[in-house]
Amino acid sequence: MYKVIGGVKTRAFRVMWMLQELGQPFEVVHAAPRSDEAKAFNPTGKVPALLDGDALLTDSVAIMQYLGDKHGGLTAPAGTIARARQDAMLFWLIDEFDAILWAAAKHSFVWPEDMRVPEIKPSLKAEFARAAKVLSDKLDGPFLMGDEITVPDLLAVHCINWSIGAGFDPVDDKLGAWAAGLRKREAFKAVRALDPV
Ligand SMILES: N[C@@H](CCC(=O)N[C@@H](CS)C(=O)NCC(=O)O)C(=O)O
Repeated sequence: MYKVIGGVKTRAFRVMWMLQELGQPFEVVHAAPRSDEAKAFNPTGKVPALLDGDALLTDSVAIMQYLGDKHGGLTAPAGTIARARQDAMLFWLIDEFDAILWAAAKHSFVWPEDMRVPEIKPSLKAEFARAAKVLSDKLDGPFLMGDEITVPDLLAVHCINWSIGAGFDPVDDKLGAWAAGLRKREAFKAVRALDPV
C-alpha cells in the first residue's frame, strides 16, 4: 500500500486527494515539515513524500502526475498535445500560484525571523490576485482542461484553499464558485475528514 509522508495541512493533501480520486488505498505517516520523522524518509525534511514499495518519491506535483500516469486517471496520456497543454497549465500554476504562496509563507513563518521581509507580502498578494484573474478568465468548462478533471484542477484548488488560509484576498466569484464545486467531491471530503495531526 502507498505511504504518504506528511499531514493534511501541508502539500501532502494534494497527494492524498489524488490517491482518493484514483481509488488507491494509502496510509499516512504523520510527519511535520523538517521533523525527524520526515527526515527519516526524506533527508531534506520536506513533505510530502510517497513510498511506493521501496521507492521514495518527492514533490507533490511530480507525485500526483506519476500516480495519474501509473493508474491512468486525471491526466491526458504522455506524448499528446492535450498532455503538453495540461503540463503547461501545471507549470504555470507552480510559477504563478504555488511559488507566490510559498514565498509569502517563507516571509511569514518558515524562515528564521532575521531572514523575513514582511514588506514583500502586499506585492505577493497583488501578484497572486493578478494570476487568479488570469486563471478565472481562462476557465471555460467544468474543469481547467475541459470536460475531464486533471492534475491541474487539484493543484489549483489546493492553492486557492491555501491562499484563503494565508489571508490573501478572495479570488473572484467565478473562480471561487468553481473551487467550491471541486471541494464537494467525495475524494476531497474524504481527505478533509482525515486526522489533521
Ligand atoms: N515543491 C515541493 C515543496 C515541498 C515543501 O516545501 N513542503 C513544505 C510543507 S508544505 C515543507 O516541507 N517545508 C519545509 C522546508 O521547506 O524546510 C512540493 O510540492 O512537494
